[in-house]
Amino acid sequence: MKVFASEHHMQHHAFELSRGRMIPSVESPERAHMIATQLEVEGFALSDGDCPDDDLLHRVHTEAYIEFLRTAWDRWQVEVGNAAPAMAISWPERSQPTRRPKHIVGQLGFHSFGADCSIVAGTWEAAFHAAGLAQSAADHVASGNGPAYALCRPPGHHATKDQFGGYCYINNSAIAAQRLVDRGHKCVAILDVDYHHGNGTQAIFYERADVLTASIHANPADEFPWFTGYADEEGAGAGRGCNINLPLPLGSGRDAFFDALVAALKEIETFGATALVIALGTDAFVDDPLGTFQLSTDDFFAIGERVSMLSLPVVSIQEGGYANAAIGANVSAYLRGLVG
Ligand code: OKP
Ligand code: ZN
Repeated sequence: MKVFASEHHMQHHAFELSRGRMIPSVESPERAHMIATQLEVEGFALSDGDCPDDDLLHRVHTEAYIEFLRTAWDRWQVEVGNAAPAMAISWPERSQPTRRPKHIVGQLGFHSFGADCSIVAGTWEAAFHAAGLAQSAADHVASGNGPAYALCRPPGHHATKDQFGGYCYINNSAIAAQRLVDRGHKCVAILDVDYHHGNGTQAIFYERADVLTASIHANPADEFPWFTGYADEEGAGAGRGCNINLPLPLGSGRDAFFDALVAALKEIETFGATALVIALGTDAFVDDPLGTFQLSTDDFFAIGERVSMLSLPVVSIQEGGYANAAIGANVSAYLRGLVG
């Protein structure tokens, strides 16, 4: 198992609006630190990644959005003159066509879908290098060198082609899948086991037949990201039938989760995927402060084992997981289950 990680994430420590109050984000630098420390203790070697290619970033996201992310903090300083986190306060209404404004405050609304995260001085650097880890992990796997894991922070699965939200800015799992396509895989699957629906990944590939997206998550009627993640969202156009959602009730335990996992893996086999990206959130863990599912550390080992039964080249990308005391053990259990 090749592990890609970097220190660039440490500059990104954003704030979030939570229950009407601004708090330091639950998505903290400590998360990645705990994972890296645990993996090193267990003897995994950590390698830095490359910088992501511009053309790869632009195949997943719009050029305007990438340019916005790269410059938003500096523009916020100049145009708003404020050292506080850059965050939207208005969003486009949905009943009529809307346009992209010029002002940074308007663009923050145009390029986000929530106030659950913000842009600070180190956000671009962290998100850019996280995407690089995903690209490097995909390159490692595409070259036939065995499985790879990218310790991406910030996470990515909520980011759409031109909007950030849910702690996510660049969609690292989509970057990995697109890289596998660009390196010759005609059928790639992304399986998202994070507790939250991977709405951004779904949106990016919704009309594409070359990338199957599957997500197991809490029922969006009761949980973030609230507006998508239902079982009848099957993809559209050429991508019809290439999106699978397996929403589960709040409080679901291992039996429900593994039934969904087995069903998703079966669909991936039927689809004929030649490579697999696992969007590895560990927030389905029983003690996760943002989740309600009941998975144990051993269950993450079993997820890895189940995934390995497909005998596909696998790129694993870190998504959520907020039980900091257990996150290292949960990730390493999954990776050990995967390699057998
Ligand atoms: C990101 B990922 C807590 C509110 C949480 C955002 C959740 C983002 C989850 N104060 N709202 O999928 O783990
Ligand atoms: Zn999550």
